[in-house]
Amino acid sequence: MRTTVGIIGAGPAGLLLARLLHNAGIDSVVLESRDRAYVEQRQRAGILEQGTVDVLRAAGAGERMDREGLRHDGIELRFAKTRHRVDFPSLTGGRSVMVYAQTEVCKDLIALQLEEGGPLLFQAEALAVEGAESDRPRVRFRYAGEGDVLECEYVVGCDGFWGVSRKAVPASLARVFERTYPFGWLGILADVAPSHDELVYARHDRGFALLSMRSPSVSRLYLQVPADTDAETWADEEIWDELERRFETADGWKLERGPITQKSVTPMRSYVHEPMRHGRLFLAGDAAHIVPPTGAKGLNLAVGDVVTFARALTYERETGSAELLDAYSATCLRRIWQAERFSYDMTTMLHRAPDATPFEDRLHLARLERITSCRAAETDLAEAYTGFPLDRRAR
Ligand code: RFL
Ligand code: PHB
Repeated sequence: MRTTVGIIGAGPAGLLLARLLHNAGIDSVVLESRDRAYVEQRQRAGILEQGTVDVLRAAGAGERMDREGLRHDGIELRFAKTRHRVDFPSLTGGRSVMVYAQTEVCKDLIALQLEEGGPLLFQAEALAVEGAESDRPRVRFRYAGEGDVLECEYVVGCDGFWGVSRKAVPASLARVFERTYPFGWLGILADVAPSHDELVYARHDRGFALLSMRSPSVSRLYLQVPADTDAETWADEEIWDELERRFETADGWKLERGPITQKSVTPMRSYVHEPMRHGRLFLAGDAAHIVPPTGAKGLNLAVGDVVTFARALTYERETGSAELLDAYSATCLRRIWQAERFSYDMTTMLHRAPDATPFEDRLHLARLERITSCRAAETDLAEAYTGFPLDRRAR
């Protein structure tokens, strides 16, 4: 098998990249180790930045998102039993975010790719990327029980944190920056209308809690739990009781309960692999970097990476210049480190580490009070949450 761009992984990064390349007249093949149902049902992100929404629309993948997605103009910060709304449009010159689940983004992109795009192979597991330093990189993969090889001009590793593509970068050339947190998120989906019409980020001495949603009738909620927690050790009523405690306000706000249809625990990690390119292998999305989910940045960073790659390759095709491809890693990393910083700040400010000292507790409250009383601090949060613009030089 032969193609121009071999894409490993059909998460949001790989699927969107295939769509962008198709629109630019560049052919690709996507290899995905899981089956279609698994990819379409894996519960993950819920918030799309303004820039991500714009990219999906421009790619012709925004129709259902515009019909079913929920535009959100703010979030609520809750601490010391008080509530504070951060209004995005007034602080950022009109920007907002969209609640539209990653599962739905993937379903839309898969349907488009199968209808209009190049090959998208499910249950096709990449085993290794070879010859990244040559003109003809290859992906060895297994499909329908047989070994096969995909010959490419470029390979883009969109295979997430646990994928194989990162391993093709020699350790002597790579630097890894990493931090794990001593807590995780217990996430639930519940068949009950969200108790608030915007997301609520709550800091409590017992730990962080987040109220989010998937639709006007489905709630998505998270609780900070110790890192190694087994979700099954939490009975449904215990989860609701704990959420109620952490969301409690002085003004009598009420959390509605409903049947829990899914629960799982996510570990929290910050991770950056530099550089994001080795020869003709490019890394994109979670394959190169992870942020803790508190800032809702992971999916949006993946989108930024593949937009940067597609623009750079299109530029090379049109002008013969590899300048933007050569700048790919540095261009992406500028934006990624801003998101790493923001996600780290949100995480430390809103969570309570098991060994937190009273001094740190006071500092976190002081940071929250600064944001809620100083317009410059509030604007900083609103700008970061609604998204850092894509680098103009990559256009
Ligand atoms: P993905 O989605 O992990 O997709 C990688 C794909 O590659 C496949 N794969 C392989 N295929 C072939 N051969 C191999 N050897 C392969 N190895 C792996 C996998 O099966 C998979 O299909 O990476 P991608 O595309 O980079 O997308 C990244 C996002 O999924 C991730 O950053 C976000 O989900 C993070 N995240 C959030 N991001 C946001 O922007 N906003 C949010 O609100 C948000 N909330 C979240 C989140 C992540 C969470 N979890 C579970 C980690 C909430 C949670 C709870
Ligand atoms: C979600 O709805 O899954 C979600 C929302 C906001 C976050 C993280 C996750 O910061």
